[in-house]
Amino acid sequence: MSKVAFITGINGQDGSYLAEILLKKGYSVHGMIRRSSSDGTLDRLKDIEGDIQLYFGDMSDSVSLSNIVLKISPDEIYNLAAQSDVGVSFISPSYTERINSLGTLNLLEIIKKHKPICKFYQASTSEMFGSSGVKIVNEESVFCPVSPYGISKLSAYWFVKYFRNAYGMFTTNGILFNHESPRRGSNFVTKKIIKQACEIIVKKREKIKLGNLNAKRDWGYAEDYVNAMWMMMHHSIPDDFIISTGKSYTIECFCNMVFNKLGIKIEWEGEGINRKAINTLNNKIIIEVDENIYRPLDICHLEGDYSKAKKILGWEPKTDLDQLIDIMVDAEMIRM
Ligand code: F7E
Repeated sequence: MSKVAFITGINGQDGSYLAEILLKKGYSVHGMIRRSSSDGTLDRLKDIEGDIQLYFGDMSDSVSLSNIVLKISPDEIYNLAAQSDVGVSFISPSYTERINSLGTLNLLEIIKKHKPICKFYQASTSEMFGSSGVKIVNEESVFCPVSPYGISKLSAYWFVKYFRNAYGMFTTNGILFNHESPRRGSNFVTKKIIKQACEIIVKKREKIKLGNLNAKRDWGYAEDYVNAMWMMMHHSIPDDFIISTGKSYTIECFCNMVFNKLGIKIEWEGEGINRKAINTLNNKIIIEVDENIYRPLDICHLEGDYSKAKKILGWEPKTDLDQLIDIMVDAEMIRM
């Protein structure tokens, strides 16, 4: 009998990669999606080979969650559904809290009641560390979230630990740092820069407007990271693991790498909100700062130490930022 996996947020970047991996491993894969009037909700799933069972539901609706759990009786649940846009969380903090924190609690309560032996993976995040001032964080570092998103995810993280400690359930937190791919939404900075830079190449756009260029992030490849989720669920003891690359770069540096790959030489001038990049081929502004994109609070520097995952799970990132940019730029140019 094949194992049954239930993925919330299956139509997101990570959900779609995870579904592929689990299908290849012989799982029966089930996923929850929200009803939406916009087209393209299932775009990331349409080319996946194999049968995925989809159900309408919502993290804020316990009835829909328990109906799915009772119907499919999963062996493993991967909770990837979230309001995952940090910037949006400042505009919709209570919605973010309801989906990310209470939604996770709802699901854990349902498993405890109906199938306590089901394993549970929680998509935790580096945003929980926030602005603690620690340069390179590990699983023992203090949390100091600075966004409603980070706060909601930290609350969910503690629920996951609580169900493990109080009821002996197999619940695990994957504390993933930023992870990107051609399937990333264009609201996130890497995909936005790459998509808009490719639009400049094909003359559909003249410049890119960005927010905080000085923020440093530790970016990995989503496909590598999704493998780590499965590895955590198959370790003998439920535990919490950081998944990162251990290297961080500024947004400005990321822009340089992308334009370099596209063969455009850019030069920076000005400071703060007056900072801009000039295309040396035509002396025109190619990147400028838009104050409106700044967040009320932002994390200056996020970099993770993945040595626990390496030692205990044997996981390591396989793709560096240069290779990741190659993968994303090549995929984007095909779409142009
Ligand atoms: O921003 C700065 C922005 O939106 C990265 C999510 O997957 O990773 C992601 O959260 C940085 C921030 O990702 C723009 O201020 C500058 O400092 O790509 P992002 P994020 O907020 O780090 C974590 C681990 C998650 O868990 C989240 O779910 O880039 N930035 N200019 C910009 N960011 C955006 N989005 N757009 C800009 O124009």
